[in-house]
Amino acid sequence: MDRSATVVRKSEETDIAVKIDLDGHDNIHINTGVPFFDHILGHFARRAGFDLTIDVQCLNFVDPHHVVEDCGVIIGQAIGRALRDRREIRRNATAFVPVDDALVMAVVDINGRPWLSFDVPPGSSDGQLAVGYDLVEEFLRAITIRVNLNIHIRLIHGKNPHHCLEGIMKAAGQALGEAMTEKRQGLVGI
Ligand SMILES: [Mn+2]
Repeated sequence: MDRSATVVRKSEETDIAVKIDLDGHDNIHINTGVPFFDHILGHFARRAGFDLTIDVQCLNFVDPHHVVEDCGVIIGQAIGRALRDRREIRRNATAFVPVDDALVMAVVDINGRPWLSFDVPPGSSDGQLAVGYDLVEEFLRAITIRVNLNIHIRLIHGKNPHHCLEGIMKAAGQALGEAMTEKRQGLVGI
């Protein structure tokens, strides 16, 4: 079954075109205009096993906030469409992902009830990164609402903000991809 979707969305700030295939082959082309977000979004898609092409035209660049939030909305819409009736998927998955000093847990249930629980330890700092914890939280919240699912994120430990944010996106992607895997995939012949 084809599980791909294309979505185009224009707002006052951005004009975004997204193409996604949930059963990907490492075809990832990301250009959001925010280099660090390109970097962690690439990790998210790769861990999920998605093919993802996203091109963002900034019509009125205010700050990375609009770009990241709008990307979450449109990628969430595309995933929702690509999932079709979502009956034959595993639905639940948990991922623990280390990135050097950082360790992140992500738990996903595709249950038709949007909820994001996003917990990073108090005092976690974003350093000088253009995209911090608040924006990654906004991105994942948009995914939970548009795809209608439940994600819990725990930053178990980690000091380097780049590693922590990368770990969050990798863990979220890995758990999402596994939860969206078709039930019988890998069981043929057993
Ligand atoms: Mn990195």
